[in-house]
Amino acid sequence: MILHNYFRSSTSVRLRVALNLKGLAYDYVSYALQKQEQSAPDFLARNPQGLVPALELEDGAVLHQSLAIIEWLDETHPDPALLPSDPMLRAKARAYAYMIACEIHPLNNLRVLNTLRSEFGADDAAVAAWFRKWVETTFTPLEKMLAEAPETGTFCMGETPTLPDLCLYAQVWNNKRFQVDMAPFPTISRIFDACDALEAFAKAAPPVQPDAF
Ligand SMILES: N[C@@H](CCC(=O)N[C@@H](CS)C(=O)NCC(=O)O)C(=O)O
Repeated sequence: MILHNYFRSSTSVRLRVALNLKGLAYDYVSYALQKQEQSAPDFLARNPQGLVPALELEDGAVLHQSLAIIEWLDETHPDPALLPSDPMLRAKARAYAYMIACEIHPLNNLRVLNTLRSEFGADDAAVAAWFRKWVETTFTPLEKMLAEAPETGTFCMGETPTLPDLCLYAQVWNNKRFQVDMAPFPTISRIFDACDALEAFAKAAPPVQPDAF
């Protein structure tokens, strides 16, 4: 498989963790997002959305959208499972994941931050304030839910990492670039540390990727 991705992309971090947890090898192809390499014709032919990650399979098929790819991996390589087997807990795991993937990430994506700069006159400080606002808006209720839920354990859904942990881990890495104060989020911070202690997560972290600078 070929993973089309970028070291700092949090959606790519999610997928790298999933591939590592499943023990699946992949070739790493990097697209420097700030140079718009994701808009090159070769990549657009694979994913017309021009967003990473995309996963190219051995038969040439290309999957895109990180959560869809991760669920496909989970269906085709079920061990270890990335979603709980109980339907109620599955819904809860997906809900935590979507809080990050649907409520934080799209508002803080590179193209949105670039548009704030180019069309709305935002400087670096304003862009960072915007980024932190949308993290805090969702991390505040997520922290409360995780702190109070009976199934919260070492990880979001108990003692093994599942889909929301992948999203949480990737988002906290992203937060570091914008100086998000993590003090109000002790449960999220604790889960991040538990993830980072696992090789599958640590090997997916931005600083250790081949294109990191
Ligand atoms: N919902 C998509 C989002 C993918 C996405 O937006 N990826 C970012 C990197 S994290 C990207 O390619 N950004 C390029 C840009 O904003 O121009 C997913 O989960 O795969």
